[in-house]
Amino acid sequence: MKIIKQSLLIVMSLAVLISCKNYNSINTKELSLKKSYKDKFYIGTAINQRQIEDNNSLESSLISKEFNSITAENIMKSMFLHPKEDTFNFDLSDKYVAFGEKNNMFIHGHTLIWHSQLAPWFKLKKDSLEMAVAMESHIKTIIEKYKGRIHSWDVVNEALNEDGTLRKSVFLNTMGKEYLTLAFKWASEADPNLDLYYNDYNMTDLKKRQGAISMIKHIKEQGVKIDGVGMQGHWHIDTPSIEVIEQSILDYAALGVKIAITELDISVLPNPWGLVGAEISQRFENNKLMNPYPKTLPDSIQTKLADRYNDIFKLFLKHQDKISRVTFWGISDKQTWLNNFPIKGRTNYPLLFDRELKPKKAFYSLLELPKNN
Ligand code: 9MR
Repeated sequence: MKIIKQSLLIVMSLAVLISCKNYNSINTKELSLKKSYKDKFYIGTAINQRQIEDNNSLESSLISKEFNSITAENIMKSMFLHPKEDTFNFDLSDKYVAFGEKNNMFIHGHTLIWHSQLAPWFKLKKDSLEMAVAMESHIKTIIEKYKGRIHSWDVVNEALNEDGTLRKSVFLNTMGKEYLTLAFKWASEADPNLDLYYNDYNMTDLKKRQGAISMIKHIKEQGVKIDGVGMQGHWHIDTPSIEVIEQSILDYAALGVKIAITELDISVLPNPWGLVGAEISQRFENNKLMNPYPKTLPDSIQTKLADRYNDIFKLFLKHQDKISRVTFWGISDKQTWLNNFPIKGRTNYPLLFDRELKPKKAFYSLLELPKNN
């Protein structure tokens, strides 16, 4: 009887151990994303305020173990960093930069000129001169503050419409299209050693791609420095195709700029009315059809996601000479923006770590890929 009881206890503890197999208990001591991709490109993640401020959690050790680059998901946008024309709030961005330095990371700035999450005072600028003064001081003050400590910036974010024309933002409306060239000029004057990026979503779509290409050519023709293109990877389980992503990488690389894959996450949920991209102003109704996996992700989809990540990273490795950095838009499925976009309150699974920070199949599908590619 005693022996049976003891064996039962052993079996039960083993079962508990297996079911609790979380990130920390897996023997990945020698392995991590950042080590695997060390000679290929930076592996980055976006971090939020909580992650910047909490230095001792499981989450922050996961960030420093797996990633060698960071992007601030929200705290450096103008409405937070520069809420009034005469007020900058550098408290959190100081902590963000310190976090990156403590962990010896490549630190990216996101973002200087963006129509969304925009400090309201920008909208009061009525003419070209007023806007130019505001933009120049915004760009230069922030870049100079972190000169030599932040290594690259999204100087302009999402300036294009889907058809490749320029978005009618407050910047375009007041200054005309030269605001783009000037933004890059002011950024390079503030720190000539920075890598300066144009960052946007749907950069694989043909019309938008053509728009981005002519914008970059135009900036370069003015003799102004632009170092790279950020292709936001807000992608889906089946789209865009690997071929289209590859063609886009080739097209941008032909301009002589670096390519960063930024904001990478892969939605596994239905896409309402064929919506693509990340236009935050679009919202739809939640329902069962649109939220098919409210509790867990079926194994078949978990595998499909892992395969999709695997295919995408094989392509990135093939073009490693053109790619400077690949940044995931968040750490885990728990905090991804995609739980609330474009439909509020869904359960999405777009990242490499699950809601308990356990690595998913997708994580393992990437870990050893660089060995053979
Ligand atoms: O992930 C960010 C989310 O927390 C914010 O609510 C949202 C507001 O616009 O911005 C998200 O990040 C965006 C990024 O800054 C620019 N590209 C699109 C991203 C997703 O909307």
